[in-house]
Amino acid sequence: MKISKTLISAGLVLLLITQGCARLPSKPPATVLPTLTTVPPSPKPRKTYQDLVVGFSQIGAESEWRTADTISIKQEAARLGVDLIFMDAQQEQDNQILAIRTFIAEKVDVIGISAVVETGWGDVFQEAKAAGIPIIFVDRPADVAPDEYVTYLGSDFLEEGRNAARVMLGLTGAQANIVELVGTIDSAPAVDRSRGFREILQGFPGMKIIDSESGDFTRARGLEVMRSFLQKHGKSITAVFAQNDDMGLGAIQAIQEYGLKPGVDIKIVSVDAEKEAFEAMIAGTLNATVECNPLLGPQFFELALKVANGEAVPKRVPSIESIFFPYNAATILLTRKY
Ligand code: GYE
Repeated sequence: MKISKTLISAGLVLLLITQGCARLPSKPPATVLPTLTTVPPSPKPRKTYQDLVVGFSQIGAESEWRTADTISIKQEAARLGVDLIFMDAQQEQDNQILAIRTFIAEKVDVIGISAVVETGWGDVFQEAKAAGIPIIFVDRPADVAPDEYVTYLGSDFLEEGRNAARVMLGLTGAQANIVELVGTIDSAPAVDRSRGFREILQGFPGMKIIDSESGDFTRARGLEVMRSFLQKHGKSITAVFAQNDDMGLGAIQAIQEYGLKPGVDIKIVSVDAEKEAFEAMIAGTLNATVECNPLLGPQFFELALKVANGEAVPKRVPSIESIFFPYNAATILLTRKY
């Protein structure tokens, strides 16, 4: 599909107004270096962080995790002097497609995107490729051809799901009626956490997933869906797998409202390891959280600079993660950054 320049600029103006496009910060003035007669001028000077223009399409602000991720990206851009065009898609794939087209029109050096869902991207990745703009997936990848992106930086969601199941087995003695609060439908973390969780549990007939529904990774939906699970299944629920802390915190509230003790009557395992999850573990209402690291800014811009200079980078860059439990939550909370 071809889009006229006027349409792109009109779209850009609209996006700037509706999505709060933030450009950070303007480039510092170039430093004047003394001429060195012995060094021949290089035909293509290596770019530095101050030369880089990066477009980043963020999913939204659905969770504390996302907020921490956004701060990490903006702060690192400001620290390095990268010219960042940041767009918040408010959880809408269409907004992300428009953002990529805007970045192409702006001729950015590199595009970073956390893809809200895996499928339904149409031609937009091809369009970026045709324009010679490399794409880096940050946090969530999409289901596109391998030549349509250069690298994917983020967590191993499958392993996070497996770890949640391993922890759940220990907490319940391999006997549980589990309800699952799934993340955004068709998002990579929801798909893979569900798969990893089931992969481990399949060998344990006492571990039954009695219900599973999306809470869209938000606390408000986690609360609502858990309320409806309790209406439907009552006290037969003995465990909750919340695919992120925010939904887990919503579930804790719903369980308290219902008159049961979260963490005791109903075991809860969630994912992310944000500060509030540690507070819940200290209060005894959450049993464990599997870490998913949102502080991806430094690794992202390091990759972006390499890619802009045509250097080879690995196709997959994983983040290093852990699992946390109540026994040392108070000590670890002191060092948590999100
Ligand atoms: O777990 C959740 C957020 O994509 C890994 O998105 C991320 C997930 C994270 O909304 O809290």
